[in-house]
Amino acid sequence: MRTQVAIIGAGPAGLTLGRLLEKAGIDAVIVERKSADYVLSRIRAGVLEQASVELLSSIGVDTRMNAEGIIHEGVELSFDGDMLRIDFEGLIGRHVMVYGQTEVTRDLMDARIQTGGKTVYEAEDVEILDFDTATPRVRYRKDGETYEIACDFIAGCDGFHGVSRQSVPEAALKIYERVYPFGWLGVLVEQPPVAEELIYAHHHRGFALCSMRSHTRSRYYVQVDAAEKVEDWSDDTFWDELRARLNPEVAEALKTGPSIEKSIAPLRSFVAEPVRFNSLFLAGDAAHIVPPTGAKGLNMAIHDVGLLASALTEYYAEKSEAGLDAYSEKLLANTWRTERFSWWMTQLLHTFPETGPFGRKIQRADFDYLKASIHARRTLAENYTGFRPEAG
Ligand code: FAS
Ligand code: PHB
Repeated sequence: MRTQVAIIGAGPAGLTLGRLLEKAGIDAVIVERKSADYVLSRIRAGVLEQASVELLSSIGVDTRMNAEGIIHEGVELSFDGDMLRIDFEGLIGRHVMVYGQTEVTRDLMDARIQTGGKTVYEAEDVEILDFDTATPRVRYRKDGETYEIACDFIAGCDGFHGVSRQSVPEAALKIYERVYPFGWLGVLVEQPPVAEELIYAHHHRGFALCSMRSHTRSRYYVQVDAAEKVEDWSDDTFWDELRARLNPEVAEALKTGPSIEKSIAPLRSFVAEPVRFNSLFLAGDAAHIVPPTGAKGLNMAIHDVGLLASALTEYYAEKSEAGLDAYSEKLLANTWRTERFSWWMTQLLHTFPETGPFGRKIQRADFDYLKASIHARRTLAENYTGFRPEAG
């Protein structure tokens, strides 16, 4: 089989890239190791930056998003019960959209089925070959047969545990990583959200987040030690711990019920440099990971493939490699800006026992500065809704 671009991974990065390339008339094949149902079963991100909504709209996968997505013009911070609203619209005239990653992925999958774009699901033993040449190949096994795809470029959209980054010789990569000593225990419940907007809560017992998927389905998280096991958390234990970390009036208003999904996500900050290796381009979680505190992982993935699709379109349309040559530097500039913000939100809102009483006083001082300064709130609003550097 031959194609112009072989995309490894049918998560949001791979599927968005496939759609962008289709729109540009560039042929691409997506190779995914799991089934489509398995990909859809993973409960992940919930917030889209305005720029992500605009990109998804530009490729015609926004019908359901516009019908079911919920515009949020702010978020609430809660610090040991003190509440502070960050008014995105009032501070910087921007907003975000609450629309689950599962739904974004479903919309992208449906669009690809409609156009007949080739996606190989349940591909086994995927290998990327000769990507340090101009004639890269992808090899995989399916139903006992071995297949090979000859292509011009490989897009590694296969996430943190994928084969793409791990196929690059260690000496060619510089890794920057911070693993946090805690994770997020998340619960999905068929109950109306406790508040109209998200609530990010700092409490001496640990971080908590009140989010949602719709007006009838909510998503909640509590910070747990990295060693915790989800089977040790009954629903009742989870609800009691969540209530304990929230402002009393909010806790009182909480509508609980049986969890329809419950899982623990580890938290890390991670960047691989560079993200281009001749014909191989990394994008999304294959290139970087952020703690979900800033609601950035999915948005970074969409940003990355927008950049890559522009570079590939320029290459095929104008035979120019300028965009491809600039890809790594541009992607990493956005990545580090977003890593910083996600790290800062994580530092502000989680408990870090090792930083002791002094660390907790600094966190309180950070919160009090947000309360006292419109400039501090404007900075948070600018980054949360998606910072885009000024032109020039
Ligand atoms: P993905 O990991 O989504 O997709 C990669 C795809 O590649 C997967 O379908 C995988 O099966 C496939 N793949 C892997 N290895 C392969 C191989 N060898 N061959 C072929 N295919 C292969 N972000 C937020 O903004 N908010 C959140 O709350 C949030 N929660 C998260 C919870 C968890 C448990 C995780 C792991 C991530 C979370 N994220 C969150 C981040 C998440 O949303 C990612 O940023 C987003 O999925 C990135 O999309 P992709 O880069 O497409 O990677
Ligand atoms: C979610 O709804 O899953 C969500 C929202 C905001 C975050 C992280 C997760 O920062």
